[in-house]
Formats: sequence, C-alpha cells, structure tokens
Amino acid sequence: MKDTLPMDEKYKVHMSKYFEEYERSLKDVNGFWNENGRIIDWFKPFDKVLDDSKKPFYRWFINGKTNLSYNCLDRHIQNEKRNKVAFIWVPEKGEEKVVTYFGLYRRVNAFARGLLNLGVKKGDKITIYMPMILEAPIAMLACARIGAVFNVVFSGFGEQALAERINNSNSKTIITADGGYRKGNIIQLKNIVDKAIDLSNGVDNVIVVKNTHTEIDMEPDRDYYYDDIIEDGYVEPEQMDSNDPLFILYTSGTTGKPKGILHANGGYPVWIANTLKWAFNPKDEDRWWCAADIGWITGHSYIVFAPLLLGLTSVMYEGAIDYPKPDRMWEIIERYGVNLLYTSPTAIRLLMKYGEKYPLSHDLSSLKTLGTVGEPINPAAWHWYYEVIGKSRCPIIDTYWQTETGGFTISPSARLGLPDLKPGSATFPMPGIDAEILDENGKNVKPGEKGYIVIKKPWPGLMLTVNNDDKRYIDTYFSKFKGKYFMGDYAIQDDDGYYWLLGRSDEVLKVSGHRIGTIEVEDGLVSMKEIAEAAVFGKPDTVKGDTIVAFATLKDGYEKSPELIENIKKRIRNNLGPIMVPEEIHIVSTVPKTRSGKIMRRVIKAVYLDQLPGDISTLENEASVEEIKRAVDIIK
Ligand code: 6R9
Repeated sequence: MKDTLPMDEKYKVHMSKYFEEYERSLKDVNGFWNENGRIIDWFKPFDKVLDDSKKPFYRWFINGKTNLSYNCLDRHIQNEKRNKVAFIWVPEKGEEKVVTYFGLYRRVNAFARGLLNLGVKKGDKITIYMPMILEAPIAMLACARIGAVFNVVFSGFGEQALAERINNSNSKTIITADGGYRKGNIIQLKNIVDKAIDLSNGVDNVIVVKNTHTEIDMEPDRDYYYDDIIEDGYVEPEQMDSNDPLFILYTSGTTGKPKGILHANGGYPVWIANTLKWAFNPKDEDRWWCAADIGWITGHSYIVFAPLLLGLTSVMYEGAIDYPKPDRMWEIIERYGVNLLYTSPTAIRLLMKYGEKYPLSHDLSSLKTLGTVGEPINPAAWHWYYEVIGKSRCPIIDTYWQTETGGFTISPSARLGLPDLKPGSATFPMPGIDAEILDENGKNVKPGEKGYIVIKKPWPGLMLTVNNDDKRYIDTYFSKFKGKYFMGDYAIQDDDGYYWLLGRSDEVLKVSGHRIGTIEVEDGLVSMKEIAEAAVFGKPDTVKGDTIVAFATLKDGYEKSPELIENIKKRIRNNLGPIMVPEEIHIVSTVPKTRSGKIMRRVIKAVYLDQLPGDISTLENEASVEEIKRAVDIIK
C-alpha cells in the first residue's frame, strides 16, 4: 500500500483546493449546494436545498422545477454548442454516425411527439430494452422530456428477467429494436420482448427500431415501428419537480428480487454533472469515451446524461471492446482522438492478456486522463493501464460508486486537485460524501483495519427509494448502522487517509463488472423442474473478477448427465440472460445446511477454494462437505 506515484506538480498545487471544497461541502451544505445546484438550469429555482424531515427519505432542491432533456439539449442549442458534436456513434462494424446537439434535440423532440401521440403521459413507466444504438439515448431523453419514468433493461438479460422488470416497474410501453449486434451475431431482441410480454401482466405499446432488419412478428395495434411514429416538431419539456422520479434501474441485491432503484429529476443530474466535472475535469474541446453499456448505471450517468449536461463530445460504441480484433479499443481511441477514457478493470485485464503489441501499434497520444469503475482495480492492471496505455502521463481516476449513489462517491479529483496516486486506491471522497469505516458494532475501525464503508450524510445523487418498496430501502441501506447509508462493501483507510475498496461484504458478485445477486441465479436454478436446491457463489477470476459456480441437488427421478447440465445452462441463458449463466454447475446429493435448513454457501465456497471453512458448528450434514470435497477433487 505504500506504492505511491507522485503526481505532476501542476496538479498538486491545487490539492488544498480539494480539501477546502470538501470541508465546505460538509460544513455549509446550503451554501455549497446553492452554488453547485445551479450546474443545471431550473425553470423555477428551488427554495430550499435539503429537506431531511423524513429521514432516510431525503429530498433535494425543494420546489425546484427542471427538465433533464432541456438541460442536456435545449440550453446548449441556444449558444455556440448548437452545432457541436454530441455523439460520435461507432458501430461494431462499418462507419460512424455523428449527431450534433441540434440534431439530437430534433430527434428527441420527434420521438417525444411520437410517444405523446401514442397516449404516453407524464408519470407513465416505460421499459427500454435496446442495443447500444443512438435511439437508446434518444429514447431516454424523450421520456425525460415528457416526464415518463424510464426503466432501461440491459439487452443481455433474458425473457424472464425482462418480464420481471416490466411487471415490477408497471411499464405499459416498451421501446426495443428488432435486434442488436454482438460479436458478429444478431441478438433477436424483439423475439425476447414478445416472450417476456407473454410472461408479463400485458403491455399496450411496443415501439421497434429497425436496426438489424431481421424478420420479426408485429402484433397489430400493439407494435409500431419507430420510423412510423416519430413526428418532427417541438415538444415543450415538462416542468418536473426536483423530486419527481426520473428513472428506475434494477440492480441485484441479497434477495432473489432485483431492486428498482429510483432516481430523481433534480438531485441526480446535479450530482452526476458535478462529479464528472470534479473527477475528470473535462475541457470543452475534449472527447470523452465511457466504454460501458447504457443498461447499467455507468451508461446512464456517464455515457448519456453527465456528458450531455456538460456539453461534451462523446464516443458511444456499439460493440465488444475486443471485436473484431483485440486492438478495437485502441483503434477507436486513435481514430477519434479520444482524450478521456473511462472503462473497467475487467476490460483492462482482458486487453492486458492479449498483450502490449495491440496498444503499441496505435497512436494513443490523444489520451489525457484514464478512468476505471466497477470493481477494485488490482495493482498489476493499474500499472499496465498507467504505463502502457497512458505512457505514465495520464492520471488514473478510480471511481468508486453504485447504482444507488447515482454518481461517483470516492474518486480522485482532477479538477479540485489530484493526490499522489496509489495503485488500487480510489483515494478520497467527492465533496458532499461524508464517509467512514465501521466494524460490526458500528465503531470506527483504526487506520489499516478492514470494515464496512458507510456514508453518514445524504448527498444529492442518493436514490429516492426502492420502487414500490420503502421498507426495503430502509432495511437494506439504513438499518445495519442506523441512519447511515450502508454501501455493502469492505474498505480500509490507510494512514494517509486514502480509501481502499476491498469488494462486497454480501452475497453480490461482480462478474465482468456486472452486479449479480447469487440468490437471483439460485432462484433461476430452483425454478427448473429438475432442481431441488442450489447454492451459488463467486470464484475469483483473473479477468472477470468473479465467475459463477453452482452446486445443485436434483429432484427424485432425475439423473445427472452432461446433457442435463448443458440444458440447464441454456435455460438460464434464455430466462435470465448470458451474464447469469454459471461457468460450472456441479450436481451433488446434498448441500451443507445449518440445522435450521439454511444453505451454507460460505462452507461450499471455502471447500471449493481449498480454504478453511470457518465455524461449522451449526452444520447439520457433515457428509455433504465430504461429498463436495470429492466433487472438487474430481474437477481439479
Ligand atoms: C458503478 C457501479 C456497485 C458495486 C460497489 C462495489 C463495486 C464499483 C468500484 C467498485 C471498488 C471501484 N465497485 N466501482 N469497487 N472500486 N472503483 O459499478 O455500480 O453496478 O451498482 O455496482 O461495484 O462493490 O458496491 P453497480
């Protein structure tokens, strides 16, 4: 942890500015957010910064009226940004498409009109299930414009996962595409939507973008082509209350049911615009590339909204970062002159595995700042990113945050002053984030000791609640340490005050940066007719972070066979989606349980990883451990 890389003096002189701003953000909440809350335009200014009278349901920028689509588009087209490029959209294969701020404004208005013509109203919920095409941000912005609450579902999720999100969000309109491209293959998205609708409570409208031009079924009076409903013109942006819901985004937790995280129209945009500015200090002429998917919070906040709020030019990439060749990412940086790159440790580790010759064959001199997100970055990957990609001239902005936090919570700040960087540390909290690390009893741990990271005070990017489940919001986030926001991660603060994030403290995995609840996969397994019980855990993987491993028992009358396992994997792929498919499924006759019948995942995982299983005094069936040991011996 002492491996410190002194940053260039030009950054360090400003470090005092960071501490000054940070102090002020905590001591003078009103003054600080009165000022920084104006990073967006308000139709009607807020008359109070924070209402904390109904803790932990914090409300920000009280009585302020605003609109996110207005802030991303209309205000820029009134000035010199009108003809600036908003997105350079790069397809998996073929030539890019460029859209200016005015072009995007026009297209968002046309789609917003189309939605209104279909009868969509303010407050309606809309599910967006789309590939990484320009119509995806257009759809999100059009919803925001008319005040419809959008719910983007990652296009890698299967029919059952989609159906559950359509139902839980109560969406009656779905926006999708005929298909999407993935590594040369076509994913038949509309077919998946059709199946999901059969499993759902029913929907009124399905809007389909023609993308892959594949054959699809169109249901009369329900399904419409995007091209047929758009209508040029101006749609007045709805005056949204700061605390009206803006979007729902589902994320995995420690139960089988994903949580619909609900973000607001006021606090969320204020937070993401400020944090992007503080952390990366983007300049007007910079080209920003956030290489994530819009189906995740990273894509919402830092592909779509924050860069548009700041009026930046972004690259948006449709495909996989190593397709058609392992140099795809470096080729895009060179071709489009990317200055600020934001990606994940899992991507860095994958590209690192292919070797240096790929980045070295491209001119990456446009790069100024490099960012990472999604999981802790291991020092080896950090060094490779810093030295091979950034040529030791670009600071690494390691941003620690979550779906629930809206935007960055702990991250170096290139604008307010960079600390000397330590590979693997996200360094210091963003202004407004009052973090601390606690032990099991809620006492502060000493420097260097591992504990749970919490945030003591609210900040504008904090979610409003869990959709339709205020109790779950309180139970999950504000109960373990009463009144403090519990992030679910382990952390250490070192002697210099730097934060080191050490991974999840719960049953949540990060598979290639994607957040997956082990219980969700278990539920998917036990819903199959052959499976009686299942235990799922993460196996550390040098590229993906975690891979999914499952142990399962079969119901009477079923025999284990390689075909059965393949068939189970196939069904998980269809129902839940490719990212949820366990890499290994082991069939055993019993799984270790407590006397009260709870599956002891931790014991299975320990045996599997050849570690000590810890306290097994509550174990009911010791023979099961022996069986797992034997199963593991066979695999290894
Ligand atoms: C943005 C995002 C959140 C969880 C979070 C933590 C992990 C994210 C990290 C990181 C260490 C970082 N995480 N960034 N851990 N260092 N820089 O990933 O949101 O999908 O909700 O996941 O990801 O475990 O709790 P989300």
